[in-house]
Amino acid sequence: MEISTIKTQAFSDQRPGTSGLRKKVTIFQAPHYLENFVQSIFDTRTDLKGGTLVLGGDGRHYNRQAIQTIIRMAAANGVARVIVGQGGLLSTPAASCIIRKYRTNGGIILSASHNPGGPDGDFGIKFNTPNGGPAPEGVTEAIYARTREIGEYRTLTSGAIDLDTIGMLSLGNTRVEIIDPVADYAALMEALFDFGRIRQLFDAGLFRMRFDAMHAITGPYAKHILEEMLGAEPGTVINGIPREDFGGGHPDPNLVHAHEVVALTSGRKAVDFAAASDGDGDRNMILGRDFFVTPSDSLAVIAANAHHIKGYAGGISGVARSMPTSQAVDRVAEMLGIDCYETPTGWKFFGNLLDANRITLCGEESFGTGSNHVREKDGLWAVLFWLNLLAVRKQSVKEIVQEHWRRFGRNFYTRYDYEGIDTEAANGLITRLQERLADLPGSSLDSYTVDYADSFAYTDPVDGSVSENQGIRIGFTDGSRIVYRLSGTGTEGATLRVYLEAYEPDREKQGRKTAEVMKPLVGIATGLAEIESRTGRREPTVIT
Ligand code: G16
Repeated sequence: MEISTIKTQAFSDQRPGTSGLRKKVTIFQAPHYLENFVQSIFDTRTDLKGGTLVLGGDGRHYNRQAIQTIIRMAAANGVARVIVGQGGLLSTPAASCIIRKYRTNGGIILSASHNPGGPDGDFGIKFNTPNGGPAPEGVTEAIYARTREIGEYRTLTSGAIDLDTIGMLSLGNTRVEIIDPVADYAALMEALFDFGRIRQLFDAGLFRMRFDAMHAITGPYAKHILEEMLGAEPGTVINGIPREDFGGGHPDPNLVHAHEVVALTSGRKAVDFAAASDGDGDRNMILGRDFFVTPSDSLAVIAANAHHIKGYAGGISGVARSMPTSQAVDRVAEMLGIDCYETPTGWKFFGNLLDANRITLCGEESFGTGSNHVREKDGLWAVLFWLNLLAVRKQSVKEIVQEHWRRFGRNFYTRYDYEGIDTEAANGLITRLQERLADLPGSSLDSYTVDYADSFAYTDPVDGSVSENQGIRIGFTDGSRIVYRLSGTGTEGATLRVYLEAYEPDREKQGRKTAEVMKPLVGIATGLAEIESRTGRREPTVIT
């Protein structure tokens, strides 16, 4: 086997976004595109030479080819050991778990998360640091800088290796270990949750649930944990076989894209509990009978009930939420007397807080919840947390959430997404809003008075790094909020996200419909940003 050095030319568009580099599959298939980015990782993460790399992906189209390419390049770059999930598969939280457990030098995860897959779909790649978390901005910027100047990459001339048989093989001086992608993760879940108690819930035969894996990576994980370890009835996991094109669907666990499982929560045969996860297994949606738990509420309920759960019974050190996430968890933190951090969108911003033990739990409105057990958000973890809670509290999902609202007040919440809009129009809209910020405080919009208006900037309290322009916040004197930001994960044009929140302490009014409560705020938000005239869109693409 020979190491060859291949001449290449830099690409100008390899700057990682909110969560790694995400592009159309066809872009990644262009000659040298993937290789340039991977070599830039090896060039900047020099401790990988002689070290251990974890490698796996969500199984989408091009996953297998990319895994082979990266293994060959790892061998040519002197990586001593590569740990790969069987079939090239690893869910994002499982990858994080394995990176940490085996004290490795980091991992490469192949995923475009909730974005559609298939030959015309999306692909993605990101590097996770030895703490198991997505690389912070300092690291991704260094990788990006390298991609701008790269002139060659190293690879090995060798045939494809067998990714499907668990075991060990050698490629030059590199040891490649093909491991069971589920085992380490399942063991970690068993350590955190009371599996005996959850098993009793299913054993009684009175409790039924469905988990929608959306033809994506969590199928094998959910089947093993829910059906085999916890004794949920066969068929509990639906769409459980990972497909390269996710069955043609959009593996995003929200009310729109996971409608199949949502439908199972109403009607005469409704199940008691349902959930879904996304392409790479880090997102989650939680449902009760005829009841949807917003991700922001889910985080707040989890924080308020952590003491019921084995892995968190010793107490939680603090909590964090991304800026656009509702302030429901802030109220729980206040009651518990612990710190609550507001970070920019992107799981990478939680890493330092978790490592420094300033927080135990964190979450985002974008269907992400997690804890210090790994350094990624974790879909199945959230589902198991809820299952454990249902088993302990012996109440329904709806009762638990409504009781929470009565105690802390309800943060009504909704998000409008305008997908695939013209990039220039989107930038113009944000710039115009920025120009108006200084004049807004004290002004009246409809029946609301603006309390503050700013462009969110974050100073990491652990390493002092500063991230500016992380979204526009407009807060009103009654606690309501409008937030605008442009997505950092889309691959076509720009996506404008508008996040709306209204606080309701009055128990009598907590049962109102979200759409009705939000109507005035929607009017203000669309008018203020001149959305229709600037983007040509009267309606959002998705409302969650
Ligand atoms: C990623 C990030 C999340 C973020 C989400 C949406 O999730 O890890 O922190 O909330 O994207 O980001 P944006 O609003 O910029 O599109 P995932 O599940 O796509 O990796």
